[in-house]
Amino acid sequence: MHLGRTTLSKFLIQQLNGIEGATDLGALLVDVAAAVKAISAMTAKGALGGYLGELGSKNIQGETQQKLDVLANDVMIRSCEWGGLVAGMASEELEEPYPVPVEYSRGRYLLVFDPLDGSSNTDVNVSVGTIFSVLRHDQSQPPAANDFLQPGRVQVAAGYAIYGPATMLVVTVGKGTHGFTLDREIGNFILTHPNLQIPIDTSEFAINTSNARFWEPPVHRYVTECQAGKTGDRERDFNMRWIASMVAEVHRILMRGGVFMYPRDTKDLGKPGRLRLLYEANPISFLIEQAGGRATTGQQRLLDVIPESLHQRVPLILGSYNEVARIERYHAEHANGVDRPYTSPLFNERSMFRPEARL
Ligand code: AFP
Repeated sequence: MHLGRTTLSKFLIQQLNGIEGATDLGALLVDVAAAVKAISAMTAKGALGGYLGELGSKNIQGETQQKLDVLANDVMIRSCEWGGLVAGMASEELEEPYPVPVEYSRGRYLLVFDPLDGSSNTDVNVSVGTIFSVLRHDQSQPPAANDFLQPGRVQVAAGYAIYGPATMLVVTVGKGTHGFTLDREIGNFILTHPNLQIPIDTSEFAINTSNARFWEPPVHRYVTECQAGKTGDRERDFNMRWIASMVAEVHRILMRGGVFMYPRDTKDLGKPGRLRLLYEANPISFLIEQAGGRATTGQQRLLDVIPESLHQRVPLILGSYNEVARIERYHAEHANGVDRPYTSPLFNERSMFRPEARL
């Protein structure tokens, strides 16, 4: 693999060599890359293209749709519906799965995507992204909604595009996580970050701390320890980031480590988390695991969650292996009733005011 010279297509030919269905899968990922180039051009034009602002409608999630949400969704559909590679598609922006039009032949893959994640940031020019997941559909009849309800561990491929200062595509087909940078002058994605590996330790966490009063005790315990820094149990200072664009947080974590948390909280008991399982948490978790990281709901490995509905939400904690393992341990200790009662830093393990010391 020659850095700065290997194109996405050449890389996929090499990576998929010997994998069953390689040709079609590679062709589908090239179609997704073509859609990403078009979305990149739209996000880069911003106000000059009339792409900013709200559409005045809401999506299935009841969330306000940005113009770019719908435009990006249309681009993904148009780019991938005609090639005879997908049996059907599902999108954050569509209530029901999208059937391949009868004039096109159907393929053996399901493409599931969030066409523009972080879109509430488009008007303030913060990086946003496209997230996608590829599942199998080895049946002749068109897929029903239930055919999309596959656990993340069976994904065939996954990736995201980040529309930042540079547009990058980060993908996995189950053989590591690899980053490509868009060379706009030649319109090609070039391999620039092969075999990404997340540092197993970190001192940087990302969470929306305005939700602190809604957090469950294990999350509260972890964040409080991070905030206590050198004065607390962790005996080192931590840094915090929150971009409110998951793709940007995940990209930073893939580049330099870190932990991202959008946990279950009591803010809206009808929502077990904010992020959607099929087209946000699953593809991102596949990429994270392939890069040596860890992804969990707090209670279980994220990729083992069995989907129950197309747009279901899930708690998501991911990133540097050892930190995520610690957060899972805190959840288990809480579930087993053995976590030290949440105490203020005054009662940390090194002080004489330990709860057990008072027994
Ligand atoms: P939008 O796509 O509605 O902007 O949501 C983005 C997102 O799903 C994820 O990308 C962010 O990490 C998270 O929401 C930010 O949530 P808060 O706005 O609650 O911080």
